[in-house]
Amino acid sequence: MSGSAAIPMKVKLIIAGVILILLLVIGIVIYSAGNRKGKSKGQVNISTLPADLAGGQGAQASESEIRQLASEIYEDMKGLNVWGHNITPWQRVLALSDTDLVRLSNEFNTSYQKESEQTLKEWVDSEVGGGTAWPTVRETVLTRLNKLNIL
Ligand SMILES: [Ca+2]
Repeated sequence: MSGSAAIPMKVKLIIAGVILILLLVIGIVIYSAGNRKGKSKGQVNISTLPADLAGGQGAQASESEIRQLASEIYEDMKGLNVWGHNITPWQRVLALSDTDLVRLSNEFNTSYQKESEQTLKEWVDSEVGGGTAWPTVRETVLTRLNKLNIL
């Protein structure tokens, strides 16, 4: 006879029940902590558009183009990106004028910062993924966002 056979079935069921309840309580605590965090943040960072310097480019993209592009880069980043990133919208990001890039950042933060708890710059900074193209795109986007003092 092994030792475990000596433990009555009833006791085993009680132990299993206690473990289940503990897991449930831990789950509820983690879930509600996550919810509180989301509610207390809820901040949206809006940067001032750069004054157009001599020879600089002002706003060129339409409101709907900026909104569409913000949505496309959000869709690209929100997954785990195991198979890499969709570089096409990022190439359009890098082709934006300084003013349009700030507009894009503001649009992205307005639409997605509350949910993700990250600004566009913070998210790009922390974003990883498979493939070889992303590190260069990420660096180039970050360099431009930093130059424009975007938060
Ligand atoms: Ca991602």
